[in-house]
This record gives sequence, C-alpha cells and structure tokens, in this order.
Amino acid sequence: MNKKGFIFDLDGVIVDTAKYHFLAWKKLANSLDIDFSEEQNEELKGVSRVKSLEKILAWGNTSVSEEQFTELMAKKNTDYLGYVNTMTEDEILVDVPKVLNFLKEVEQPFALGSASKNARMILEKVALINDFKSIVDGTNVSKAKPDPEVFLIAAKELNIKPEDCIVFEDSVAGIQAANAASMISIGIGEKETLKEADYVFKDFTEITTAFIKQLIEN
Ligand code: B16
Ligand code: MG
Repeated sequence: MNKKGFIFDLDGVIVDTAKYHFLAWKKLANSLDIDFSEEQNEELKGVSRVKSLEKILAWGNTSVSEEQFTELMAKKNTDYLGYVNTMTEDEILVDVPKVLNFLKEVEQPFALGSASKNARMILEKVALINDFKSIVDGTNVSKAKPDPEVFLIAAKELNIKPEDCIVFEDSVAGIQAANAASMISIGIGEKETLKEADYVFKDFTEITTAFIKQLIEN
C-alpha cells in the first residue's frame, strides 16, 4: 500500500479547546475593560498566543508595556491550563478515533501540526500522546500559520514528501499553510469559511474510511 502522511491540527480538529481559550481570553480582556465576543474568539483560531493578545489589545485600543504584555500572556495561560487540566478522553471530537484507528490499521503514519504550545499536555490529558508518530507544535516553529513551516516539519519527521501529505485543519490560516506546503487540505467546519480547502467536512462523522482509503491510493 502507498504511504501518505496525515497531519492533524489540534484545536478544532481533535478537541474543542476554543471554548477554553474563549473563557480565558474573555476574563483577561474584561479585566482590562475590553469587551470580547465569541465572534472575536473565532478570529483567534489557529492564531498564536502572542498574536492573539496583540489583536485583543488593538480591539480595545489599549497598549501595555512589554513587561505587562508578558504578564498578561502568562495570566491567560494559567487560566487556560486550569480548564485543560479538567480534560479527559471524553473531549475527543466525534469520530476522530474512527479515523485515527483506521490509519493505524492500514499503517499510515500521522503527526500533529498545531500552533499551541500546550499541545503535548492536551494530548496527554485526552490519552492520545502515544498515538502520533510526530508532534510539531508552537514550541517547534518560528513562523506561525499561514506559513507552512509547522506542516513542512511534520512531513519531514514523518519522512513523507509534502505532496504526499494530507492536512486536517479548522482555521483559514491553517488551510492556507497546508496549501502553501503543497499538501492536500481538508477543512473541518463551514464550507463558506474554509473555501480555500480541497475538501470540507462539517466534522469527522462525514469522513468515511472509504474516503481515507481513496486519499491513500491516489
Ligand atoms: P497556546 P491549533 C491554536 O491551536 C488555537 O487555535 C489558537 O486559538 C491558540 O491561540 C493557539 O493554538 C496557541 O495556543 O496558547 O496553547 O500556545 O488550532 O493550531 O491546534
Ligand atoms: Mg485549529
């Protein structure tokens, strides 16, 4: 059988940590008298922690010193990790195990490609840490999505050419990164939002093992 490299984003693909990012960012923004809505949280999907805080401060027309900026980031992360600590396997998104188990069965290597610096901890909490052949996260990259760096490193670690890799992503920046890496991009979410993706599915219930098989064979 052919070997393809499958690369999964974390937040919004494997688990829904966006809801925890929202609670932690909202608390922080409100403490600075800045409003923060769910719509704004959408704009932070796939965006690094530093860039997220920069955006929130800009929305609130607020500027802080470099020192305060570092403190605010640490505060947000402590709050966020409080939520992450409560996570269990139950938080793995529906039918993700179906796809991961199928990939294992047909011996296709898969990696994580996430912007999060907390990715390893989250994978441990949901007991998936040993399933990925390679984990590339916010601690391994110097350029954020839409730059393809995160996925190119993952392909290299899987020892698979970028053209033979398939990326599952929920963010626009992530789809752009996959496309820039010459990989097949599969959007998880809304067709209208992820229109640059090669394929879009609402969630993994719509992804059949026959479709995965077809990706492997093509
Ligand atoms: P952290 P992903 C991204 O994860 C999130 O979508 C984004 O909202 C978050 O700001 C970013 O990770 C950084 O996360 O603060 O944990 O380092 O979708 O790339 O898996
Ligand atoms: Mg994501």
